[in-house]
Amino acid sequence: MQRRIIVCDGAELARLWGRIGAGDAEALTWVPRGEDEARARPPGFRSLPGGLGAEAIAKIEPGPTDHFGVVTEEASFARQAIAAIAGVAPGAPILVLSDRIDEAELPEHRCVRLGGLRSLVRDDLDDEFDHLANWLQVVRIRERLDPCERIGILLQPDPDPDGIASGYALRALLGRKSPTAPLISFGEIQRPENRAMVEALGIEVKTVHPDELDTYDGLALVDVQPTVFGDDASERARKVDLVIDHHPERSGYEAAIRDIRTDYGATATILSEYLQAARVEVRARLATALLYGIKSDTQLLGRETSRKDILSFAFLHTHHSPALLRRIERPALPVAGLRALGRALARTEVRDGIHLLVLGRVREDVIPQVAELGLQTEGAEWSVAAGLVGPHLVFSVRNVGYVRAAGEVVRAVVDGLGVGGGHRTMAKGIIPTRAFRERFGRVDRATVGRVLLTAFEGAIRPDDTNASASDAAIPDAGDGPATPLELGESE
Ligand SMILES: [Mn+2]
Repeated sequence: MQRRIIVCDGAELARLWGRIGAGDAEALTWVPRGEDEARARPPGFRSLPGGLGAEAIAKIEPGPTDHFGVVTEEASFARQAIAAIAGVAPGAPILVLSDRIDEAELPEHRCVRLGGLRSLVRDDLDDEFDHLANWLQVVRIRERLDPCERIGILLQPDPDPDGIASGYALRALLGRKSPTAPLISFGEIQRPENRAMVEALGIEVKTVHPDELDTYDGLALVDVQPTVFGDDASERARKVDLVIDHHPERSGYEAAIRDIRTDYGATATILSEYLQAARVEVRARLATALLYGIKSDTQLLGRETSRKDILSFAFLHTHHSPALLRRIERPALPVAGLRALGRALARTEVRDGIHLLVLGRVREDVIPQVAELGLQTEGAEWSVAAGLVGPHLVFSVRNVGYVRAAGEVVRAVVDGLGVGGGHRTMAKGIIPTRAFRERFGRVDRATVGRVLLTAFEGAIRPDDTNASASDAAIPDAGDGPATPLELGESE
């Protein structure tokens, strides 16, 4: 059996070790400091006979698989112990536990590692106090909202995954269901990825008119603060019970309880901490929602991520459902969308690192998925997938991350024609088909392909053409073979 042989320097550290609770397979030894201590052996410990020498270590009969722990605050004790252990068990690994010794003070050894002792316990204590602070927030929130008959959990207009997940978690924290605590918003969920999320998770977000807020006797805002609503919101939205958010704190409203943590990457992290502090069981569906909320707000723990986000992510990861997450992130592609992709792929090419796929008329959620796929192509640094959705030409953009920011490029491309934006590696643009037709004469596959390619080439490398980013916007019409885009698949 593998043992841990613990060598403690003096009675105080030995007692501390004993109180923390020694492990089952630990052989406890100590070296008394002077005559006085020698008479007061800590329970469970045996003295190293004759002090800290090789003979004393030999008497413990270390086996070939045993590990050593040396607990001390003195570099000289550590060095002596390492030498004695190395003399008897030359290959045995040694963990030195000390808060005062520096790595450089330890002698050469095949496998030695320095760790803290009091500082380790200290970190755990700090974590416990953090839990207590979160628990206090939960207690205050429950005291305030439990007496309410109907609580409106208000999200930003066009709610995003972080807001949706946070609202869903708040409801679980309050032990409510949707009839007495609905998730509400002044605007519908727009992005297809976000609609896929609420569909996969079975979460309903009700669109309400600002006047309807009066029908709720409790009002809680998550991932948003009242002033965001501007003049659209009724007075009711400016005097609320609760605000939980991670955006910069705003003034101009009243909230009985506000918990705003601007150093957090996601509001879902705050709610995850609440749930843990309150010991609420986090089921797979809830864990998946929160995990996806953190993931999308921090772009997979990249942008503006704190240690807290990572800790919550790890906690949620052990509880989430991979199948459910896959369904949110990779919604089922419609057959018509795949056919459109097939046609686009048949003649695909990567030019100057840009992989452009023009799909024809498709369901909107196909476009970002095709953009993801397009980036996997050899030689592609940029992937652009375009398609017709309703009265718009919609395109999704992805890049490899070490090139110009995708959001900037898309804004330059749509300048004067439509809207667009995004982040470093992903972005989206929307151009009304009518505006496109007015400028370029027709909206067919060849024209869209040529126009977008030229615009992206100009926006990605503005220096090459001596043009500014905005000059790189979509150029004027030219002639080209007409392949009607409208002949693509209908849904
Ligand atoms: Mn957020």
